[in-house]
Amino acid sequence: MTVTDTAEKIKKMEIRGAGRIARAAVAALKDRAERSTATDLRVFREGMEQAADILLSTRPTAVSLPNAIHLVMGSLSDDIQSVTEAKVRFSAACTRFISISGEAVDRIGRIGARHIRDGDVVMTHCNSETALACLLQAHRNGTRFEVVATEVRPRNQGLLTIRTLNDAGIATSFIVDSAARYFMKEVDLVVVGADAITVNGAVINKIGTSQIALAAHESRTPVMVAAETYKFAPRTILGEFIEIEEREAAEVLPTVTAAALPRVRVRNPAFDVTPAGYIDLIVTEQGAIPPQMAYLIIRDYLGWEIGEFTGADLTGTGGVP
Ligand code: RUB
Repeated sequence: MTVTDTAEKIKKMEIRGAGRIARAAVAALKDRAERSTATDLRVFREGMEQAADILLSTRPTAVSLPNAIHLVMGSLSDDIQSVTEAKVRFSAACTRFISISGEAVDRIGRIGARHIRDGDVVMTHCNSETALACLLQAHRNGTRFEVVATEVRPRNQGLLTIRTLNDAGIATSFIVDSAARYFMKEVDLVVVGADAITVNGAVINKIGTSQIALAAHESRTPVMVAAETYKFAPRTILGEFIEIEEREAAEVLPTVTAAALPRVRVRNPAFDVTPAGYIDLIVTEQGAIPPQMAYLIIRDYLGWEIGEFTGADLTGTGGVP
């Protein structure tokens, strides 16, 4: 699929979920590189940078997108001599990312499944392929458990989740988002995915996740986050905030209804922030860690060091470090 088509589908959420967004963006960049007719290396690079910018501007919250793009664009290093060499290296980097990110989900599934026990009731929110990988693997392991899945207003991603669980043969209760605390006393474990994880271990995920984590905290129910290492946000080391996407009002209230209520402003944030204190475990493909160890993931597995933020303002005075 072309870069423009992919970007459009990401914006409209036809391609959604942090991992899928990252893989689709990388696949689109690979396609663009392979189709490029540029014969000049500088022109080729510029074309790829423009394509990367189009994809980066689609949705602001999931850091899997900039991390994945950063990773594959990094393969266009200065020592490359020709467009042909650039295409070969770039294409290989894209293929590698797509395959590694798929394997990461499987690995997280295997690790996360070990935290689900016979007889457990597990609550999940939104539609995370990584969180689902844990549930599906536990089911394949023969663990007998039930799931409580939320509806996920306004885009109803919960419907995708319950279809997958139903098809796998996992007993599932489907609830409206506002019933999460009501059912929490029956829940043994909450499992969710992540769009971004900050250096201090806060998890950004679908709106409503923090309310569920708060209810879980209150009833001492453990919260497990399933997230690939490329969902950790390196720039939060510098104090950069994760932008929370606010989507259009029409997703929440039909435009005609809203038009009849001129003094009402509809707010539609797509994500929220769950502080580290409400999270017990983050399962990555490198193993399960407490949220307080997020910095180590950024440093050791993403390979981003402060020095890599060239051009970033560390001084607070507009200077370049
Ligand atoms: C999706 C969402 C998911 C994470 C993780 O939000 O919040 O929990 O992206 O998903 P949206 P995954 O539907 O707005 O994209 O584990 O599949 O990467």
